[in-house]
Amino acid sequence: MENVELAAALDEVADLLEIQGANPFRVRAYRNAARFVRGYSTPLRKLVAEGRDLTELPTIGADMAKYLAELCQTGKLAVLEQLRSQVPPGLVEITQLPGVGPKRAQALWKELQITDLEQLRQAALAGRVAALRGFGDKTQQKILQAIERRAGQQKRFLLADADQIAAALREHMAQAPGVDRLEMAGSWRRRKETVGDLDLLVTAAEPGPVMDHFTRWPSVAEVVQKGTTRTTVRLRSGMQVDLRVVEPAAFGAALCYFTGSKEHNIRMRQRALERGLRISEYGVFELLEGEGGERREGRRVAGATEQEVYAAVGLPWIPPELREDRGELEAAERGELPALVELGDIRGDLQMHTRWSDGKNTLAEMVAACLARGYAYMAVTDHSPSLAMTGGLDPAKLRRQWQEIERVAADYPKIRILKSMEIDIRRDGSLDLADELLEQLDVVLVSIHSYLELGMAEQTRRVLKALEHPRVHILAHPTGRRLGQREPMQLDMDEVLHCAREHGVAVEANAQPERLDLNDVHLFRARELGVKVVISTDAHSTADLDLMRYGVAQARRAWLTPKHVLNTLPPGRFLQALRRRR
Ligand code: DGT
Ligand code: CA
Ligand code: CA
Ligand code: ZN
Repeated sequence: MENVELAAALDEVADLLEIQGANPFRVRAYRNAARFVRGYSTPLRKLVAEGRDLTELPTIGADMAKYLAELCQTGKLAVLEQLRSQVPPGLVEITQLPGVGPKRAQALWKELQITDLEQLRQAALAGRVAALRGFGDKTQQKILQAIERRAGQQKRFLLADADQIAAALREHMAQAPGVDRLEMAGSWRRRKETVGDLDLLVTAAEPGPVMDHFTRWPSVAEVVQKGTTRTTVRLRSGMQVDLRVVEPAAFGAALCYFTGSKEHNIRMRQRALERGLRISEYGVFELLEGEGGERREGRRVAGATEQEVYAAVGLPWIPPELREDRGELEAAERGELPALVELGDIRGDLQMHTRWSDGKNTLAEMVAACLARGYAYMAVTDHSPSLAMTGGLDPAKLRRQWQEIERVAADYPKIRILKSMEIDIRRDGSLDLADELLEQLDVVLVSIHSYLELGMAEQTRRVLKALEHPRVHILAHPTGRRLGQREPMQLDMDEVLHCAREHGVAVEANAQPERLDLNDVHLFRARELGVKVVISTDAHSTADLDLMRYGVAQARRAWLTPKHVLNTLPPGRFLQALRRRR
């Protein structure tokens, strides 16, 4: 069992307990453990196999450690099985509708005997939901809309969750008999923010034993379809995987085809046709004129590698992150493909939290961890006072933090610790810290945490006002979205980006996998307009610092090169570039 699967099981326990109306502290214990396990970089199954004591990990108590060991060793959890037998399965889906939650799901179940989405839809259409205490017409309307929106959607996974599954899958498949080459294609390879299913390609002398090895993987819940060239399974995590076994001479063509995107493939096919070629997952073939004028496939001119396939249509190899038909074929043709930013280019992390507010590690621990990642500088950005629930720092506490920064800095001369703060933008666009203190910060980061639902005009005005403040350097997670949980705020992004450029404010590419905010499209626009960008992890623990690669991936999808990203600069030039008014 991989960490994502363990986390999913604990979350399900929490869901079911909540529907039953269990003690909130008990529910929270499962949720906290699930969140920790999902983000933990070492597979717990390895620790369990080594007989390590899991209670040494944060959020894991004695009971939780027992449950995790049980899951790792048996793939099952007795507590969960028992809860499942007590709560109808459709209710969990109902709790996931926006605005419903466990309490209301419980009321729907106990009072209207509703146990799945279809029954809920029928009841809402008949007006019986609105009649329930604590519901009303508005809620009923919202529920109906949410059910309809859901009907058309397949579940998608965060890229970081897909990464965990992909790594385990790769590990398993590398041991399949006779497997030679092995690549994960699809949206995963294009580093899209969410992944619908995994597309794995392998070459092998004989497909049969490879398919058998694949379907015998313990993480497989169901074999959807099994054939000699293609097999599809659904994993216990809910993820679907398509495995294709291809011949070595076609591997590059198949990799190209199944990496996509569909739009990129269409353009490639057109380009091939213009050159008298046909491109498919089997290769690039000459097109021959037949007797009656019909065209048929002749010799295969390329197929073993992607380089060969692109060369056959007169192009250099195009990085997967660019394959979205956003002008990459034209750029490749002109020899102007961007030299995309890489993780190794990043010289510092510009958003992180310590125990001074809601981070889990001490300042010294965060500094040591940044140094271990090879950074030359880092900004300590604990929350501002109005975010009381995160332990936001009031002025006195902020000054005490500066003293600690100076003490720690003396122990770590190789890294520059920048005094900073993630300052809340108030409803009226003013900042949650006095100018006199702002002036003493090395980096001023601003962001929105409340009133996310304001209309577009008011929200945009609020952000512009904050950007116009002369001490502001960076606008953090500009839209406030959380993938799968919270829609972006309504913002006129073009206006925000124009304003950022005018005032020399940088926009953040927040690397948290559920944020990725700005997203690839907005970052692309930022680059076009010449707005400065920073990539930051918003780490709340030392482990979170490793999320940087997700921010870099989005930046690459947006065509950013090191020169577009401020935190690729060495410390001196970075601080110069940050200073806006000369
Ligand atoms: P996903 O799984 O929804 O996150 O997105 P993808 O891009 O991985 O899409 P998927 O798994 O349906 O198919 C993998 C790739 O296969 C896709 O990016 C392009 C290629 N492909 C699939 N169907 C078609 C098609 O009808 N036409 C063309 N040209 N390519 C296709
Ligand atoms: Ca896919
Ligand atoms: Ca697929
Ligand atoms: Zn935060």
